[in-house]
Amino acid sequence: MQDLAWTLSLVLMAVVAAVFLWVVAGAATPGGDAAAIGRSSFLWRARLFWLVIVAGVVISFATLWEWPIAGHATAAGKPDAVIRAVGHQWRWELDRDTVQVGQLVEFQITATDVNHGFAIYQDKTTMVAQAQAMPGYVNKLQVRFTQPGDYEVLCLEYCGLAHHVMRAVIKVRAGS
Ligand SMILES: [Cu+2]
Repeated sequence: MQDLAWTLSLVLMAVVAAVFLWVVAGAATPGGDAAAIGRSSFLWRARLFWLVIVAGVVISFATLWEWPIAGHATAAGKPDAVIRAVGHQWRWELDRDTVQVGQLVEFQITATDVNHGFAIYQDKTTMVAQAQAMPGYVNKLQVRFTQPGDYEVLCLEYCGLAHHVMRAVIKVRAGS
């Protein structure tokens, strides 16, 4: 049975190869009005190419919408307060934790060991802003807190066994 299957496979492969070679040999000799057909299809190909390019540009611009995440350092201005935030396994180190409502606060975020995710939450459920905390980089994140309260910072990037204990609090106080 094995031998039969093997022989059949070889014969069928030989037939397929022969058909392939026959097609390849025929393709080398254009006959009749092949040149005319070629010209018109190339013309349509060029038209379709430009149609797709133009349609792509128009559709891209027509479907753009406003970036849903608050502006980062390049979008906003000079900060009123700067907080340096360093992620460690497993805690956040903030050089200050109290700011005032309405201040433009710039977080300068980095990490000492592995990547962490610096995420600021309001009322434990609503994320206000977030950025990656990466060793060797300082990522700037500008936030203007509009409501007073205690905002919780959690780690948004799984970083090891005690990832879930990485908590800090930013106190936003009503302006004087
Ligand atoms: Cu972490």
